[in-house]
Amino acid sequence: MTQPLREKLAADAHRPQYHFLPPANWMNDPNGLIQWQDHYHLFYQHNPNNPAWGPMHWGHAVSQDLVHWTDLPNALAPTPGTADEDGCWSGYAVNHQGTPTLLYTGLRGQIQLPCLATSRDNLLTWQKYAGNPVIASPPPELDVVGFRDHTLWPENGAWYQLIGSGIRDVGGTALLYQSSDLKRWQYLHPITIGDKNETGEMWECPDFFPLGDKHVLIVSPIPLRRALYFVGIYADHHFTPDVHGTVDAGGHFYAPLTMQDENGRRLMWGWLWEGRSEQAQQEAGWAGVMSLPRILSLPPGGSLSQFPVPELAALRNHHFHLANIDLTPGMAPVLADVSGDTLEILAEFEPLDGGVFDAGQTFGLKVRCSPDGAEQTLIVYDGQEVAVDRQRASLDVETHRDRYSGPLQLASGETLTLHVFLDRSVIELFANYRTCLASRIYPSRPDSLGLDLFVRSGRVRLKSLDVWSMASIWA
Ligand code: DQQ
Repeated sequence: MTQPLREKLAADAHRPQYHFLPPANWMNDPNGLIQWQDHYHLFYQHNPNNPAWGPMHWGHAVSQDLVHWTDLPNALAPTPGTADEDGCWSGYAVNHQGTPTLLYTGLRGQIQLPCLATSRDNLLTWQKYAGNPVIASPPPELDVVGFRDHTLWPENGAWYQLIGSGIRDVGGTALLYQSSDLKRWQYLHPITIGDKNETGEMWECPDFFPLGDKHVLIVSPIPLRRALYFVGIYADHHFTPDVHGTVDAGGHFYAPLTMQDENGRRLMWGWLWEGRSEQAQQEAGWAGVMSLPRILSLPPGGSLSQFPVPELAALRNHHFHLANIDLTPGMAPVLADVSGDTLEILAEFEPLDGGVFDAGQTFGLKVRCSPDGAEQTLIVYDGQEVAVDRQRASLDVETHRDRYSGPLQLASGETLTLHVFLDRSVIELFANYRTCLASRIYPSRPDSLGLDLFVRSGRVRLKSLDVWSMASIWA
């Protein structure tokens, strides 16, 4: 049923081919990620009637391999006269005594309250709990900014949930509740409270889970518009963070959510929002892309590592390989034979003397280059930071044309790995798997397909380069 919609939009030169997105119209946050009978279920915030944010439904897709997805009917839609009559906002999915159960935020007017739904047919259709909302109001003793979005976990025979919130003039928080049946909830306390000047006044989409020997809290703070993670100790139902950082520094990755799969992997998806005008989104008929699934880990030192799932290798087609080349400023193009807009690129660079890259040594990759260079997007490392520079990404002045960067310090002898997934208007960059930047680009020229390496100063060795063209997941 959704196939004709997908086919109608397939010719759009900006529409990703191997990132998940709905058949048409609007998508934002990932919701309710769960593995059920060998299938990964991906729910998402969806306006099925317009490529613009609007009355929220839960879209639904399913996959056995985390790569190819099948659309299923929308899981949730607003019900007039109830707590979710104006929208079914973000939430979480769990297996409660064998019953698939969703906890989501119902919106009625301005009021945001938690609601439940369960399924009796393997997650295909959902019945809302007649007693919704399951919590009548935010804790009366708190002056909260927002009360929405949920994460759940079982602990010592009880369910615990966090609700995203903020304490006015103080900072973002996530409020901890406890229940035995997911219907009756007891409020405990804020699990931690941030400083509004540093980490925002309201935390959307909290997620909380053990990783390594620590716990990680991920939130999407208003007004920061980028997801943050905190690493710390969870004890006595309080979380004490000792490290925090940006989940993805590319300026387009928001409202991430995680799940643990049956292999014990902590998988995360985020919403990649558009970088073009609302009018362009209307004309395109779609808006919003899901990131690739990323595996999280926590090496010693406490900063979050992220890896694309290895299952994506199933999409690799033609392969190009190059090794051991010294790169110098002004050199002739080395990648004249490689081009494309749906590529996986894995490049490893090393300093020539085997130590560290010189300060100010600037080098990297160019993607989506027109033959005359008028359009090109740079992925740049300068010894301190890695950046996606889209100042010349498109001749279309209505698209985002700026530069985002994240810090990346390399240890002596450490090589630089740039692992890039280019999928038409999407770039996902994993730099040494600890500084990630997701970006959106909209080249206007059909011949902006070139690829190259560049060095602005000094000499750098390209240890190896692999480029694969990537197959569509919708074929
Ligand atoms: N998106 C949802 C909210 C959430 C926000 C509404 C984050 O539940 O706070 O579409 O993008």
